[in-house]
Amino acid sequence: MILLSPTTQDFLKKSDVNKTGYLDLYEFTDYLIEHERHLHFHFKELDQNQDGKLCLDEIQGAFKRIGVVITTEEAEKLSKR
Ligand SMILES: [Ca+2]
Repeated sequence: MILLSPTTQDFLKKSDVNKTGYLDLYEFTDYLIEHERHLHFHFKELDQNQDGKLCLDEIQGAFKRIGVVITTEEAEKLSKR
């Protein structure tokens, strides 16, 4: 028996729509599409000037809104990942 992390168990529980205990290709594909939709939504939220890129101010602003102050150098490092 393979021990799964709580995150993996949660992922399987939510994605296994027909409750077979495993994911078929369609369930996995649906998960990926939904995940990409969420990423796209959050990216658009962060990209405040809607130019399709995250500038340093947008990265720093995103952190500031959740109460984390990062330096310009830290924002530069994140933008290069
Ligand atoms: Ca931008």
